[in-house]
Amino acid sequence: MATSLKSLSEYSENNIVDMSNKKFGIVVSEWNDEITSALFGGALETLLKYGVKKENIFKKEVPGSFELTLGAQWLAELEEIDAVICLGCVIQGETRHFDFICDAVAHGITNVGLKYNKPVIFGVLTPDTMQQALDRAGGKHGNKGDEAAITAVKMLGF
Ligand code: DLZ
Repeated sequence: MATSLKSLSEYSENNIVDMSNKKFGIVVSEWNDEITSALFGGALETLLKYGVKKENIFKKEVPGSFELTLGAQWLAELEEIDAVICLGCVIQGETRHFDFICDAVAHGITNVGLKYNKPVIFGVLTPDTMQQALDRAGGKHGNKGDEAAITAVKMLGF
């Protein structure tokens, strides 16, 4: 998807481009499922709030965050998909190869976005503890799944 010029008539009063025909892929890691399912719930709710149709949202589960990159590629390579959101949670204190996983996912997701010229959003929590993850998955620091969805919507609005 190359960026297209949008006239002001395509924006609503809230400065948001119409999302009703946009298609989103969401890749969700099964590791730390309690967290990633909350992130998914937040992302889904937010997309619906911005006018995305439920039938235009496609979920793909992968075993761990390391697999988010390939899951993102499977979705991004589909012509009809406009944006992909990757959701995962890697907890530093519990994962000896934390840095390897986080680096691989960050680079992998970046590369998929550049390869397919589509927004591929990094919605991966990288906290030190499970409590910090809970705080960011619907707890006192909000829900980073919401933020990932808003980022996708904003990127399609440019
Ligand atoms: C192996 C592993 C470990 C120890 N910890 C996590 C984690 O905290 N979060 C996560 O998403 N995935 C973890 N994984 C799984 C890896 O992402 C990956 O699925 C395996 O290394 C197999 O490629």
